[in-house]
Amino acid sequence: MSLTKTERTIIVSMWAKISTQADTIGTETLERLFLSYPQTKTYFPHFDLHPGSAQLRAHGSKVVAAVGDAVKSIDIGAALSKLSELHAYILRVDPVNFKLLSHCLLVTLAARFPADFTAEAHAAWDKFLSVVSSVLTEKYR
Ligand code: HNI
Repeated sequence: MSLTKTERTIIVSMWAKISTQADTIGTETLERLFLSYPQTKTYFPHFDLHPGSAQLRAHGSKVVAAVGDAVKSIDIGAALSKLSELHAYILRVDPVNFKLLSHCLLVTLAARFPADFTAEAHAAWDKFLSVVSSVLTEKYR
């Protein structure tokens, strides 16, 4: 599955705004994830998961930066290859959690960029995040 030119344009133009506040968006996404789906906290026993904690902010910023690598790259698979190995072989994150995280990122984008988040933008981000998630989980099989 690949993105159409229009979908790419939407993602790239919104990314210009997102990237200036990557850590806030990453942190909010993770806060939503851990609050709404507390089962996801089991992967982070070594983290202080209180809202706004330094570890949460650092991790949120890393996750959004990795999404940015995927936005910038024509070849998403190559851009995320190392991360794909990490999640499959070392972290062994159950693929269902990628849907939950993607959902929380969508909600965060909708809340922070209401004017940009049209139905088309929603659909484009949903598709893009599902491509990113497939890449990150493809090594599982
Ligand atoms: Ni994920 C580490 C990106 C989904 C649990 N993850 C990372 C790192 C990045 C990253 C970047 C840091 C790697 C490094 O330090 O070399 N993760 C992403 C992206 C997605 C994703 C882009 C999906 C869009 N990760 C998930 C999900 C879970 C998850 C769904 C579990 C709920 N990730 C982890 C854990 C670590 C991790 C656990 C290790 C954290 C640490 O520092 O110990």
